[in-house]
Amino acid sequence: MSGALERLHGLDSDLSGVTALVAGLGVSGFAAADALLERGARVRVVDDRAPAEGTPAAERAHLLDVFGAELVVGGDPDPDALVRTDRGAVDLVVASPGWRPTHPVLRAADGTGAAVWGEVELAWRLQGGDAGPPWLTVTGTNGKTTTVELLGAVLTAAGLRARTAGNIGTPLVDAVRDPAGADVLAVELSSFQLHLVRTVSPHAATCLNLAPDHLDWHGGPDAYRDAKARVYERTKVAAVFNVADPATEAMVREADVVEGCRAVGVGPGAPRVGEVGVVEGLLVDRAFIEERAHAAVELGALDDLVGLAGVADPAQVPAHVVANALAAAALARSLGVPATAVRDGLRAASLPPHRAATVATAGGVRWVDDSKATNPHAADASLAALDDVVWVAGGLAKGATYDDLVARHAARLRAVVLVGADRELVAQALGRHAPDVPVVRVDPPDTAGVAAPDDERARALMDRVVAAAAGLARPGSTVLLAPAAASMDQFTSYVARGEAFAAAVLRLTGPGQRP
Ligand code: UMA
Repeated sequence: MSGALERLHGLDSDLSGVTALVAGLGVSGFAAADALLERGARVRVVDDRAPAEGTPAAERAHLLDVFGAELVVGGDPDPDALVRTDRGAVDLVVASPGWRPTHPVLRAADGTGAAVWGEVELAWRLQGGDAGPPWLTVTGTNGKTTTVELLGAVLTAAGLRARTAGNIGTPLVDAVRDPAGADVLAVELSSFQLHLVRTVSPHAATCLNLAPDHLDWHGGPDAYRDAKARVYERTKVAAVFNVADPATEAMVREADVVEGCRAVGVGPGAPRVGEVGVVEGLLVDRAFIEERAHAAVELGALDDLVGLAGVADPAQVPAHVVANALAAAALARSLGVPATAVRDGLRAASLPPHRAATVATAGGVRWVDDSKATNPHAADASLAALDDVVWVAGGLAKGATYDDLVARHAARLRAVVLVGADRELVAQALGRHAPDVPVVRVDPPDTAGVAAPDDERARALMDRVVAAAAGLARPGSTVLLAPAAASMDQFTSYVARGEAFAAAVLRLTGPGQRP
Protein backbone atom coordinates (compact mmCIF):
# COMPACT_ATOMS: atom_id res chain seq x y z
CA MET A 1 0.00 0.00 0.00
CA SER A 2 1.34 3.46 -0.88
CA GLY A 3 2.59 5.69 1.90
CA ALA A 4 0.03 8.28 0.92
CA LEU A 5 -2.81 5.77 1.21
CA GLU A 6 -1.63 4.73 4.65
CA ARG A 7 -2.29 8.31 5.72
CA LEU A 8 -6.02 7.69 5.31
CA HIS A 9 -7.21 7.67 8.89
CA GLY A 10 -9.75 10.48 9.19
CA LEU A 11 -11.94 12.85 7.26
CA ASP A 12 -9.21 15.46 7.00
CA SER A 13 -6.60 13.03 5.63
CA ASP A 14 -4.54 14.27 2.74
CA LEU A 15 -4.58 11.80 -0.16
CA SER A 16 -2.68 13.89 -2.65
CA GLY A 17 -0.44 11.54 -4.58
CA VAL A 18 -2.81 8.59 -4.22
CA THR A 19 -4.18 7.11 -7.45
CA ALA A 20 -7.52 5.33 -7.23
CA LEU A 21 -9.79 3.38 -9.54
CA VAL A 22 -13.46 3.38 -8.55
CA ALA A 23 -15.42 0.55 -10.16
CA GLY A 24 -19.06 1.54 -10.64
CA LEU A 25 -20.98 4.73 -11.18
CA GLY A 26 -23.85 3.79 -8.88
CA VAL A 27 -24.55 5.43 -5.53
CA SER A 28 -21.66 3.77 -3.71
CA GLY A 29 -19.15 4.44 -6.50
CA PHE A 30 -20.19 8.07 -6.65
CA ALA A 31 -19.81 8.52 -2.89
CA ALA A 32 -16.38 6.84 -2.91
CA ALA A 33 -15.08 8.84 -5.89
CA ASP A 34 -16.39 12.11 -4.47
CA ALA A 35 -14.75 11.48 -1.08
CA LEU A 36 -11.41 10.49 -2.62
CA LEU A 37 -11.37 13.53 -4.93
CA GLU A 38 -12.19 15.79 -1.99
CA ARG A 39 -9.07 14.52 -0.24
CA GLY A 40 -6.84 15.15 -3.23
CA ALA A 41 -6.60 11.67 -4.77
CA ARG A 42 -6.41 11.21 -8.53
CA VAL A 43 -9.52 9.20 -9.39
CA ARG A 44 -10.56 7.18 -12.43
CA VAL A 45 -14.18 5.95 -12.45
CA VAL A 46 -15.05 2.95 -14.60
CA ASP A 47 -18.46 1.63 -15.55
CA ASP A 48 -19.32 -1.03 -18.11
CA ARG A 49 -22.29 1.01 -19.26
CA ALA A 50 -22.39 4.59 -20.46
CA PRO A 51 -25.28 6.24 -18.60
CA ALA A 52 -28.35 7.22 -20.61
CA GLU A 53 -29.04 10.94 -20.95
CA GLY A 54 -31.21 12.41 -18.19
CA THR A 55 -30.72 9.54 -15.72
CA PRO A 56 -29.34 9.88 -12.17
CA ALA A 57 -26.23 8.01 -13.37
CA ALA A 58 -25.65 10.64 -16.08
CA GLU A 59 -25.94 13.35 -13.42
CA ARG A 60 -23.39 11.52 -11.24
CA ALA A 61 -21.03 11.20 -14.21
CA HIS A 62 -21.36 14.92 -14.95
CA LEU A 63 -20.62 15.89 -11.34
CA LEU A 64 -17.58 13.64 -11.09
CA ASP A 65 -16.28 15.05 -14.34
CA VAL A 66 -16.64 18.57 -12.91
CA PHE A 67 -14.91 17.47 -9.69
CA GLY A 68 -11.95 16.27 -11.76
CA ALA A 69 -12.39 12.51 -12.12
CA GLU A 70 -11.36 10.67 -15.25
CA LEU A 71 -14.43 8.80 -16.51
CA VAL A 72 -14.23 5.60 -18.54
CA VAL A 73 -17.80 4.51 -19.25
CA GLY A 74 -18.96 1.96 -21.80
CA GLY A 75 -16.82 0.76 -24.66
CA ASP A 76 -14.44 -2.13 -24.25
CA PRO A 77 -11.36 -0.78 -22.49
CA ASP A 78 -8.34 -2.95 -21.74
CA PRO A 79 -8.68 -4.03 -18.07
CA ASP A 80 -4.90 -4.08 -17.55
CA ALA A 81 -4.62 -0.50 -18.76
CA LEU A 82 -7.45 0.60 -16.45
CA VAL A 83 -5.65 -0.51 -13.29
CA ARG A 84 -2.44 1.32 -14.29
CA THR A 85 -1.32 4.89 -14.66
CA ASP A 86 1.82 6.13 -16.39
CA ARG A 87 3.58 5.59 -13.03
CA GLY A 88 2.55 1.96 -12.54
CA ALA A 89 -0.41 0.26 -10.85
CA VAL A 90 -3.04 2.38 -9.11
CA ASP A 91 -2.71 2.47 -5.30
CA LEU A 92 -6.34 1.71 -4.57
CA VAL A 93 -9.32 0.03 -6.21
CA VAL A 94 -12.75 0.68 -4.66
CA ALA A 95 -15.20 -1.86 -6.09
CA SER A 96 -18.98 -1.34 -5.97
CA PRO A 97 -20.99 -4.20 -4.48
CA GLY A 98 -22.55 -5.19 -7.80
CA TRP A 99 -19.13 -6.00 -9.27
CA ARG A 100 -18.35 -9.70 -9.07
CA PRO A 101 -14.81 -10.60 -7.99
CA THR A 102 -14.40 -12.32 -11.37
CA HIS A 103 -14.96 -9.06 -13.28
CA PRO A 104 -11.99 -8.62 -15.67
CA VAL A 105 -11.07 -5.23 -14.15
CA LEU A 106 -10.95 -6.67 -10.61
CA ARG A 107 -9.04 -9.69 -11.91
CA ALA A 108 -6.54 -7.31 -13.52
CA ALA A 109 -6.09 -5.54 -10.17
CA ASP A 110 -5.13 -8.82 -8.46
CA GLY A 111 -1.42 -9.12 -8.09
CA THR A 112 -0.65 -5.51 -9.00
CA GLY A 113 -0.17 -4.58 -5.35
CA ALA A 114 -3.18 -2.26 -5.40
CA ALA A 115 -5.30 -2.26 -2.23
CA VAL A 116 -8.80 -3.51 -3.14
CA TRP A 117 -11.55 -2.25 -0.85
CA GLY A 118 -15.27 -1.76 -0.90
CA GLU A 119 -16.92 1.55 -0.20
CA VAL A 120 -17.70 0.28 3.35
CA GLU A 121 -14.00 -0.18 4.13
CA LEU A 122 -13.28 3.28 2.73
CA ALA A 123 -15.96 4.74 5.01
CA TRP A 124 -14.50 3.06 8.09
CA ARG A 125 -11.08 4.54 7.33
CA LEU A 126 -12.54 7.94 6.52
CA GLN A 127 -14.19 8.11 9.93
CA GLY A 128 -10.84 7.25 11.48
CA GLY A 129 -11.94 3.78 12.58
CA ASP A 130 -12.56 3.72 16.32
CA ALA A 131 -12.27 7.51 16.48
CA GLY A 132 -15.67 7.75 14.74
CA PRO A 133 -19.12 6.69 15.96
CA PRO A 134 -19.61 3.00 16.83
CA TRP A 135 -21.10 0.74 14.16
CA LEU A 136 -23.79 -1.82 14.89
CA THR A 137 -23.68 -4.10 11.85
CA VAL A 138 -26.39 -6.38 10.52
CA THR A 139 -26.25 -9.02 7.82
CA GLY A 140 -28.22 -12.19 7.05
CA THR A 141 -29.99 -13.63 4.05
CA ASN A 142 -33.28 -12.02 5.05
CA GLY A 143 -34.56 -9.41 7.45
CA LYS A 144 -31.50 -7.13 7.32
CA THR A 145 -33.28 -3.97 6.24
CA THR A 146 -36.15 -4.49 8.67
CA THR A 147 -33.75 -5.14 11.53
CA VAL A 148 -31.72 -2.04 10.75
CA GLU A 149 -34.93 0.02 10.62
CA LEU A 150 -35.96 -1.40 14.01
CA LEU A 151 -32.51 -0.77 15.42
CA GLY A 152 -32.58 2.82 14.18
CA ALA A 153 -35.97 3.34 15.83
CA VAL A 154 -34.77 1.89 19.16
CA LEU A 155 -31.59 3.97 19.18
CA THR A 156 -33.57 7.10 18.36
CA ALA A 157 -36.04 6.30 21.14
CA ALA A 158 -33.04 6.22 23.48
CA GLY A 159 -32.25 9.81 22.53
CA LEU A 160 -29.22 8.95 20.39
CA ARG A 161 -28.46 10.60 17.06
CA ALA A 162 -28.63 7.38 15.06
CA ARG A 163 -28.19 6.95 11.30
CA THR A 164 -29.13 3.94 9.23
CA ALA A 165 -26.76 3.29 6.32
CA GLY A 166 -25.22 0.68 4.04
CA ASN A 167 -27.13 -1.74 1.84
CA ILE A 168 -30.34 -0.14 3.10
CA GLY A 169 -29.62 2.72 0.68
CA THR A 170 -27.36 5.49 2.04
CA PRO A 171 -23.71 4.71 1.25
CA LEU A 172 -21.58 4.48 4.40
CA VAL A 173 -19.18 7.05 2.96
CA ASP A 174 -22.02 9.58 2.84
CA ALA A 175 -23.13 8.68 6.36
CA VAL A 176 -19.69 9.21 7.90
CA ARG A 177 -19.16 12.47 6.00
CA ASP A 178 -22.53 13.95 7.02
CA PRO A 179 -21.72 17.22 8.82
CA ALA A 180 -24.73 16.66 11.11
CA GLY A 181 -22.72 13.87 12.75
CA ALA A 182 -24.07 10.80 14.53
CA ASP A 183 -23.70 9.07 17.89
CA VAL A 184 -24.05 5.62 16.35
CA LEU A 185 -24.52 4.02 12.93
CA ALA A 186 -26.98 1.17 12.32
CA VAL A 187 -25.38 -0.53 9.34
CA GLU A 188 -26.86 -3.02 6.89
CA LEU A 189 -24.16 -5.04 5.12
CA SER A 190 -24.76 -7.34 2.15
CA SER A 191 -22.54 -10.32 1.41
CA PHE A 192 -21.13 -8.33 -1.53
CA GLN A 193 -20.09 -5.52 0.79
CA LEU A 194 -18.68 -7.87 3.43
CA HIS A 195 -16.50 -9.54 0.80
CA LEU A 196 -14.47 -6.31 0.53
CA VAL A 197 -14.32 -5.32 4.22
CA ARG A 198 -10.78 -5.36 5.61
CA THR A 199 -10.45 -3.57 8.97
CA VAL A 200 -13.97 -2.58 10.06
CA SER A 201 -14.34 -3.26 13.79
CA PRO A 202 -18.00 -3.01 14.83
CA HIS A 203 -19.16 -2.43 18.39
CA ALA A 204 -21.66 -5.28 17.93
CA ALA A 205 -22.61 -7.40 14.94
CA THR A 206 -25.20 -9.95 13.88
CA CYS A 207 -25.89 -12.41 11.10
CA LEU A 208 -29.66 -12.95 11.35
CA ASN A 209 -29.88 -16.17 9.34
CA LEU A 210 -28.22 -18.03 6.50
CA ALA A 211 -29.87 -19.61 3.47
CA PRO A 212 -28.62 -19.95 -0.11
CA ASP A 213 -28.66 -16.68 -2.07
CA HIS A 214 -26.49 -14.77 -4.55
CA LEU A 215 -24.74 -18.03 -5.44
CA ASP A 216 -24.02 -16.71 -8.93
CA TRP A 217 -22.08 -13.70 -7.56
CA HIS A 218 -20.10 -15.65 -4.96
CA GLY A 219 -19.59 -18.78 -7.04
CA GLY A 220 -21.17 -21.14 -4.49
CA PRO A 221 -22.71 -21.55 -1.02
CA ASP A 222 -19.39 -21.74 0.88
CA ALA A 223 -18.11 -18.44 -0.45
CA TYR A 224 -21.48 -16.83 0.32
CA ARG A 225 -21.41 -18.17 3.86
CA ASP A 226 -17.81 -17.05 4.36
CA ALA A 227 -18.67 -13.53 3.22
CA LYS A 228 -21.58 -13.38 5.67
CA ALA A 229 -19.37 -14.67 8.50
CA ARG A 230 -17.04 -11.69 8.04
CA VAL A 231 -19.62 -9.50 9.76
CA TYR A 232 -18.31 -10.81 13.11
CA GLU A 233 -14.61 -10.20 12.48
CA ARG A 234 -13.04 -7.72 14.93
CA THR A 235 -16.33 -7.22 16.84
CA LYS A 236 -15.66 -5.53 20.14
CA VAL A 237 -18.56 -6.06 22.54
CA ALA A 238 -21.29 -8.46 21.35
CA ALA A 239 -21.47 -11.02 18.52
CA VAL A 240 -25.21 -11.66 18.29
CA PHE A 241 -26.38 -14.92 16.72
CA ASN A 242 -29.73 -16.62 16.08
CA VAL A 243 -30.19 -19.66 18.36
CA ALA A 244 -32.63 -21.10 15.80
CA ASP A 245 -29.96 -21.00 13.07
CA PRO A 246 -26.86 -23.00 14.08
CA ALA A 247 -24.92 -21.66 11.06
CA THR A 248 -24.87 -18.23 12.67
CA GLU A 249 -23.61 -19.60 16.00
CA ALA A 250 -20.82 -21.46 14.17
CA MET A 251 -19.78 -18.19 12.52
CA VAL A 252 -19.47 -16.55 15.93
CA ARG A 253 -17.44 -19.47 17.30
CA GLU A 254 -14.99 -19.20 14.42
CA ALA A 255 -14.75 -15.41 14.32
CA ASP A 256 -11.63 -13.52 15.27
CA VAL A 257 -13.22 -11.01 17.64
CA VAL A 258 -11.66 -8.46 19.95
CA GLU A 259 -10.72 -9.89 23.35
CA GLY A 260 -13.67 -9.64 25.75
CA CYS A 261 -16.36 -9.67 23.05
CA ARG A 262 -19.28 -11.87 24.13
CA ALA A 263 -21.41 -14.27 22.09
CA VAL A 264 -25.09 -13.44 22.65
CA GLY A 265 -27.87 -15.72 21.37
CA VAL A 266 -31.33 -14.44 20.46
CA GLY A 267 -34.31 -16.73 19.93
CA PRO A 268 -38.01 -17.25 20.33
CA GLY A 269 -37.80 -19.37 23.52
CA ALA A 270 -37.00 -18.62 27.16
CA PRO A 271 -33.49 -17.16 27.24
CA ARG A 272 -30.63 -18.94 28.94
CA VAL A 273 -27.93 -16.90 30.64
CA GLY A 274 -26.30 -14.74 27.96
CA GLU A 275 -29.34 -14.72 25.68
CA VAL A 276 -32.25 -12.46 24.72
CA GLY A 277 -35.55 -14.31 24.22
CA VAL A 278 -39.27 -14.56 24.87
CA VAL A 279 -41.10 -15.64 28.04
CA GLU A 280 -44.90 -15.71 28.11
CA GLY A 281 -45.27 -13.08 25.42
CA LEU A 282 -42.55 -10.80 26.83
CA LEU A 283 -39.21 -9.98 25.21
CA VAL A 284 -36.58 -10.45 27.91
CA ASP A 285 -32.87 -9.78 28.25
CA ARG A 286 -30.60 -12.15 30.18
CA ALA A 287 -27.46 -10.97 28.45
CA PHE A 288 -26.89 -7.31 29.11
CA ILE A 289 -27.67 -7.08 32.85
CA GLU A 290 -25.21 -7.58 35.70
CA GLU A 291 -27.40 -10.07 37.57
CA ARG A 292 -28.09 -12.22 34.47
CA ALA A 293 -27.23 -15.45 36.29
CA HIS A 294 -30.52 -15.32 38.19
CA ALA A 295 -32.57 -12.46 36.75
CA ALA A 296 -33.86 -10.99 33.48
CA VAL A 297 -35.17 -7.61 32.40
CA GLU A 298 -38.29 -7.02 30.30
CA LEU A 299 -37.65 -5.20 27.03
CA GLY A 300 -41.17 -5.20 25.61
CA ALA A 301 -43.89 -7.59 24.56
CA LEU A 302 -45.05 -9.43 21.45
CA ASP A 303 -47.95 -7.00 21.69
CA ASP A 304 -45.53 -4.22 20.77
CA LEU A 305 -44.89 -6.00 17.45
CA VAL A 306 -48.46 -6.42 16.19
CA GLY A 307 -48.43 -3.11 14.31
CA LEU A 308 -45.13 -3.94 12.71
CA ALA A 309 -46.28 -7.43 11.72
CA GLY A 310 -49.69 -6.21 10.51
CA VAL A 311 -51.56 -8.79 12.61
CA ALA A 312 -54.37 -8.42 15.13
CA ASP A 313 -53.14 -10.80 17.81
CA PRO A 314 -49.68 -11.09 19.46
CA ALA A 315 -49.84 -14.87 18.99
CA GLN A 316 -49.84 -14.29 15.21
CA VAL A 317 -46.61 -12.28 15.09
CA PRO A 318 -44.47 -14.36 12.69
CA ALA A 319 -41.31 -15.94 14.09
CA HIS A 320 -39.01 -14.02 11.75
CA VAL A 321 -40.43 -10.67 12.93
CA VAL A 322 -39.75 -11.71 16.54
CA ALA A 323 -36.23 -12.80 15.63
CA ASN A 324 -35.49 -9.50 13.88
CA ALA A 325 -36.82 -7.50 16.84
CA LEU A 326 -34.74 -9.52 19.31
CA ALA A 327 -31.59 -9.02 17.23
CA ALA A 328 -32.21 -5.26 17.03
CA ALA A 329 -32.84 -5.19 20.77
CA ALA A 330 -29.63 -7.08 21.54
CA LEU A 331 -27.51 -4.79 19.35
CA ALA A 332 -29.00 -1.71 20.99
CA ARG A 333 -28.60 -3.16 24.48
CA SER A 334 -24.91 -3.80 23.78
CA LEU A 335 -24.57 -0.03 23.63
CA GLY A 336 -26.31 0.44 26.99
CA VAL A 337 -29.70 1.51 25.60
CA PRO A 338 -32.35 1.35 28.36
CA ALA A 339 -35.02 -1.35 28.24
CA THR A 340 -37.83 1.21 27.91
CA ALA A 341 -36.26 2.60 24.72
CA VAL A 342 -36.40 -0.88 23.16
CA ARG A 343 -40.13 -1.04 23.78
CA ASP A 344 -40.72 2.53 22.58
CA GLY A 345 -38.62 2.00 19.46
CA LEU A 346 -40.33 -1.27 18.52
CA ARG A 347 -43.74 0.34 18.95
CA ALA A 348 -42.75 3.35 16.83
CA ALA A 349 -41.15 1.38 14.00
CA SER A 350 -42.94 0.61 10.78
CA LEU A 351 -41.95 -1.86 8.11
CA PRO A 352 -40.40 -0.51 4.94
CA PRO A 353 -42.71 -1.04 1.92
CA HIS A 354 -43.01 -4.24 -0.17
CA ARG A 355 -42.52 -6.53 2.81
CA ALA A 356 -45.68 -8.58 3.20
CA ALA A 357 -47.80 -5.43 2.85
CA THR A 358 -51.54 -5.87 2.37
CA VAL A 359 -52.43 -3.88 -0.74
CA ALA A 360 -56.20 -4.49 -0.75
CA THR A 361 -58.91 -6.81 0.45
CA ALA A 362 -61.81 -7.29 -1.96
CA GLY A 363 -64.47 -9.97 -2.30
CA GLY A 364 -62.90 -11.85 0.61
CA VAL A 365 -59.52 -12.03 -1.16
CA ARG A 366 -56.46 -10.39 0.41
CA TRP A 367 -53.75 -9.10 -1.93
CA VAL A 368 -50.28 -9.04 -0.39
CA ASP A 369 -47.12 -7.46 -1.85
CA ASP A 370 -43.97 -9.17 -0.58
CA SER A 371 -41.86 -8.21 -3.60
CA LYS A 372 -38.86 -8.00 -1.23
CA ALA A 373 -38.98 -11.81 -1.02
CA THR A 374 -36.18 -12.10 -3.59
CA ASN A 375 -35.04 -15.60 -2.59
CA PRO A 376 -36.69 -18.88 -1.46
CA HIS A 377 -35.84 -18.30 2.22
CA ALA A 378 -37.76 -15.01 2.29
CA ALA A 379 -40.71 -16.46 0.37
CA ASP A 380 -40.74 -19.36 2.86
CA ALA A 381 -41.40 -16.95 5.73
CA SER A 382 -44.35 -15.28 4.03
CA LEU A 383 -45.91 -18.50 2.73
CA ALA A 384 -45.63 -20.04 6.21
CA ALA A 385 -47.93 -17.35 7.62
CA LEU A 386 -50.85 -18.25 5.25
CA ASP A 387 -53.00 -21.26 4.45
CA ASP A 388 -54.94 -20.64 1.23
CA VAL A 389 -52.59 -19.00 -1.22
CA VAL A 390 -52.54 -18.02 -4.85
CA TRP A 391 -48.79 -17.60 -5.13
CA VAL A 392 -47.22 -15.22 -7.65
CA ALA A 393 -43.62 -16.32 -8.14
CA GLY A 394 -40.67 -16.20 -10.49
CA GLY A 395 -37.98 -13.85 -11.75
CA LEU A 396 -34.19 -14.23 -11.64
CA ALA A 397 -33.23 -17.27 -9.55
CA LYS A 398 -29.58 -16.23 -8.93
CA GLY A 399 -28.62 -19.90 -8.63
CA ALA A 400 -31.44 -20.82 -6.22
CA THR A 401 -33.40 -24.07 -6.30
CA TYR A 402 -37.08 -24.44 -5.39
CA ASP A 403 -37.69 -28.05 -4.37
CA ASP A 404 -37.54 -27.50 -0.60
CA LEU A 405 -39.73 -24.42 -0.73
CA VAL A 406 -42.43 -25.99 -2.88
CA ALA A 407 -42.40 -29.29 -0.97
CA ARG A 408 -42.82 -27.44 2.33
CA HIS A 409 -45.77 -25.33 1.18
CA ALA A 410 -47.53 -27.51 -1.39
CA ALA A 411 -50.57 -27.96 0.86
CA ARG A 412 -51.11 -24.19 1.18
CA LEU A 413 -51.14 -23.54 -2.54
CA ARG A 414 -54.49 -23.09 -4.25
CA ALA A 415 -52.77 -22.07 -7.48
CA VAL A 416 -49.58 -20.49 -8.78
CA VAL A 417 -49.03 -17.68 -11.27
CA LEU A 418 -45.52 -17.73 -12.74
CA VAL A 419 -43.62 -14.83 -14.26
CA GLY A 420 -40.06 -14.03 -15.20
CA ALA A 421 -36.94 -15.43 -16.76
CA ASP A 422 -36.41 -18.44 -14.47
CA ARG A 423 -40.06 -19.35 -13.97
CA GLU A 424 -39.53 -22.86 -15.36
CA LEU A 425 -37.31 -23.67 -12.35
CA VAL A 426 -40.30 -23.04 -10.09
CA ALA A 427 -42.60 -24.87 -12.50
CA GLN A 428 -40.37 -27.95 -12.43
CA ALA A 429 -40.35 -28.00 -8.61
CA LEU A 430 -44.15 -27.67 -8.65
CA GLY A 431 -44.34 -30.58 -11.08
CA ARG A 432 -42.31 -32.71 -8.66
CA HIS A 433 -43.90 -31.74 -5.34
CA ALA A 434 -47.30 -30.21 -6.07
CA PRO A 435 -48.43 -31.77 -9.36
CA ASP A 436 -52.13 -31.09 -8.73
CA VAL A 437 -51.76 -27.35 -8.11
CA PRO A 438 -52.91 -25.33 -11.16
CA VAL A 439 -50.12 -23.26 -12.70
CA VAL A 440 -50.62 -20.28 -15.00
CA ARG A 441 -47.67 -18.76 -16.86
CA VAL A 442 -47.90 -15.08 -17.73
CA ASP A 443 -45.95 -14.04 -20.82
CA PRO A 444 -43.53 -12.73 -21.77
CA PRO A 445 -41.05 -14.54 -19.52
CA ASP A 446 -38.44 -11.84 -19.97
CA THR A 447 -39.27 -8.23 -20.74
CA ALA A 448 -35.82 -6.77 -20.36
CA GLY A 449 -36.07 -3.02 -20.47
CA VAL A 450 -39.25 -2.66 -18.43
CA ALA A 451 -38.27 0.10 -16.08
CA ALA A 452 -40.69 2.00 -13.92
CA PRO A 453 -43.92 0.65 -12.44
CA ASP A 454 -45.96 2.99 -14.66
CA ASP A 455 -44.15 1.78 -17.79
CA GLU A 456 -46.72 0.45 -20.25
CA ARG A 457 -45.13 -3.02 -20.41
CA ALA A 458 -44.98 -3.25 -16.61
CA ARG A 459 -48.64 -2.29 -16.45
CA ALA A 460 -49.65 -4.84 -19.07
CA LEU A 461 -47.61 -7.59 -17.41
CA MET A 462 -48.96 -7.02 -13.92
CA ASP A 463 -52.54 -6.54 -15.19
CA ARG A 464 -52.31 -10.03 -16.66
CA VAL A 465 -50.79 -11.43 -13.45
CA VAL A 466 -53.52 -9.89 -11.33
CA ALA A 467 -56.31 -11.00 -13.69
CA ALA A 468 -54.97 -14.56 -13.64
CA ALA A 469 -54.69 -14.55 -9.84
CA ALA A 470 -58.20 -13.10 -9.44
CA GLY A 471 -59.58 -15.90 -11.57
CA LEU A 472 -57.93 -18.52 -9.33
CA ALA A 473 -58.61 -17.00 -5.88
CA ARG A 474 -61.70 -17.76 -3.79
CA PRO A 475 -63.11 -15.86 -0.77
CA GLY A 476 -60.64 -16.55 2.04
CA SER A 477 -57.65 -16.81 -0.30
CA THR A 478 -54.61 -14.58 -0.18
CA VAL A 479 -52.92 -13.62 -3.43
CA LEU A 480 -49.29 -13.38 -2.42
CA LEU A 481 -46.58 -11.78 -4.54
CA ALA A 482 -43.52 -13.44 -2.97
CA PRO A 483 -41.44 -14.19 -6.06
CA ALA A 484 -38.53 -16.07 -4.40
CA ALA A 485 -36.42 -14.48 -7.13
CA ALA A 486 -34.87 -11.14 -8.02
CA SER A 487 -36.73 -8.69 -10.21
CA MET A 488 -34.10 -7.36 -12.57
CA ASP A 489 -35.15 -9.47 -15.58
CA GLN A 490 -38.36 -7.47 -15.81
CA PHE A 491 -38.10 -4.50 -13.44
CA THR A 492 -35.45 -2.08 -12.25
CA SER A 493 -35.79 -3.34 -8.67
CA TYR A 494 -38.04 -5.21 -6.27
CA VAL A 495 -39.56 -1.81 -5.43
CA ALA A 496 -40.66 -1.24 -9.04
CA ARG A 497 -42.04 -4.80 -9.18
CA GLY A 498 -44.02 -4.31 -5.96
CA GLU A 499 -45.36 -0.94 -7.06
CA ALA A 500 -46.46 -2.35 -10.42
CA PHE A 501 -48.24 -5.22 -8.64
CA ALA A 502 -49.96 -2.92 -6.14
CA ALA A 503 -51.08 -0.54 -8.90
CA ALA A 504 -52.52 -3.42 -10.92
CA VAL A 505 -54.36 -4.76 -7.86
CA LEU A 506 -55.89 -1.34 -7.18
CA ARG A 507 -56.90 -1.01 -10.84
CA LEU A 508 -58.80 -4.27 -10.43
CA THR A 509 -60.28 -3.82 -6.96
CA GLY A 510 -60.75 -0.02 -7.01
CA PRO A 511 -59.17 2.47 -4.62
CA GLY A 512 -62.04 2.15 -2.14
CA GLN A 513 -60.82 -1.31 -1.23
CA ARG A 514 -57.48 -0.27 0.25
CA PRO A 515 -56.86 -1.90 3.67
N1 UMA B 1 -21.64 -2.14 -12.95
C1 UMA B 1 -20.68 -2.41 -13.89
N2 UMA B 1 -20.22 -3.71 -14.03
C2 UMA B 1 -20.70 -4.71 -13.24
C3 UMA B 1 -21.69 -4.42 -12.26
C4 UMA B 1 -22.14 -3.12 -12.14
O1 UMA B 1 -20.23 -1.51 -14.60
O2 UMA B 1 -20.27 -5.85 -13.42
C5 UMA B 1 -22.10 -0.75 -12.79
C6 UMA B 1 -23.52 -0.50 -13.21
O3 UMA B 1 -23.61 -0.17 -14.58
C7 UMA B 1 -23.92 0.67 -12.32
C8 UMA B 1 -23.05 0.50 -11.09
O4 UMA B 1 -22.02 -0.43 -11.41
O5 UMA B 1 -23.64 1.91 -12.90
C9 UMA B 1 -23.92 -0.03 -9.99
O6 UMA B 1 -23.17 -0.43 -8.90
P1 UMA B 1 -23.87 -1.38 -7.81
O7 UMA B 1 -24.69 -2.43 -8.51
O8 UMA B 1 -22.84 -1.85 -6.89
O9 UMA B 1 -24.96 -0.42 -7.13
P2 UMA B 1 -24.89 0.88 -6.23
O10 UMA B 1 -25.78 1.88 -6.89
O11 UMA B 1 -23.52 1.32 -5.90
O12 UMA B 1 -25.69 0.36 -4.94
C10 UMA B 1 -25.02 -0.47 -3.98
C11 UMA B 1 -25.91 -1.66 -3.64
N3 UMA B 1 -26.20 -2.44 -4.85
C12 UMA B 1 -25.92 -3.75 -4.93
O13 UMA B 1 -25.46 -4.38 -4.03
C13 UMA B 1 -26.24 -4.43 -6.24
C14 UMA B 1 -27.21 -1.17 -3.01
O14 UMA B 1 -27.96 -2.29 -2.57
C15 UMA B 1 -26.89 -0.31 -1.80
O15 UMA B 1 -28.10 0.24 -1.28
C16 UMA B 1 -25.94 0.82 -2.18
O16 UMA B 1 -24.77 0.28 -2.80
C17 UMA B 1 -25.47 1.63 -0.95
O17 UMA B 1 -24.73 0.81 -0.07
C18 UMA B 1 -29.10 -2.66 -3.37
C19 UMA B 1 -29.19 -4.17 -3.53
O18 UMA B 1 -29.90 -4.64 -4.41
C20 UMA B 1 -30.38 -2.18 -2.71
N4 UMA B 1 -28.50 -4.97 -2.70
C21 UMA B 1 -28.53 -6.42 -2.78
C22 UMA B 1 -29.69 -6.97 -1.95
O19 UMA B 1 -30.15 -6.30 -1.03
O20 UMA B 1 -30.08 -8.14 -2.24
C23 UMA B 1 -27.25 -7.00 -2.21
